Amino acid sequence: MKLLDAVKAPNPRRVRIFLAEKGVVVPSEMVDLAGKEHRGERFREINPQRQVPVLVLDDGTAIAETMAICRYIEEIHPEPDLFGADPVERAKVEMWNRFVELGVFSQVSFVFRHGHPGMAGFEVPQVADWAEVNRGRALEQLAWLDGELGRRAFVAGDRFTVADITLLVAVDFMRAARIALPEDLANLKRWYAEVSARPSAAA
Ligand SMILES: N[C@@H](CCC(=O)N[C@@H](CS)C(=O)NCC(=O)O)C(=O)O
Repeated sequence: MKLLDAVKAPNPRRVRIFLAEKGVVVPSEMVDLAGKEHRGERFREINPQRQVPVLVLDDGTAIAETMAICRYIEEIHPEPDLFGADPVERAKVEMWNRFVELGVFSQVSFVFRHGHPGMAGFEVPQVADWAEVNRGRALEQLAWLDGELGRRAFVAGDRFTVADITLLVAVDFMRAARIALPEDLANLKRWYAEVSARPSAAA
């Protein structure tokens, strides 16, 4: 099994953190995104969406999409569970992960992809207004999550789950997208300090 990974790319980092939380080591192969290695024919056969991460199993099966990869890893290494332990917890983790993925992570990605000059060759057309719209949406959602994190320790409940990984990587990705984390989000900052201190955050 190997992980097709890329330096500084946020989605592969979500998988690396997930693996680190499980204590599972999977060899990585770095894909040169800047050199557009993933836009070539060889990579298209592995993932027609031409994106990383991709988990390639020993029999050649290629699993793309961060959440599909994490779910596969959860199936083969169930402990510690990061998707929830029972039907209600699993539903809540799914709900919160989707809130974060669709409400913050995607928005930060749009700000980066449509606002950063270095992404002009990847996002065609690059639409500056779309970056600005999403900057506002990401900040709105973060303010809302700040309130939620005033009521519990972690995103989906009282313990660390995959939803925390998604939010941690989104918040770290804000630096590349040039979005400042507002000073007054005290609960979010408390949560961020805690999850960043976990050894997995170094992945
Ligand atoms: N929905 C995909 C998104 C993957 C994705 O956006 N990967 C980025 C790196 S973080 C990528 O490969 N970008 C290449 C490109 O845009 O050309 C997932 O969850 O894995």
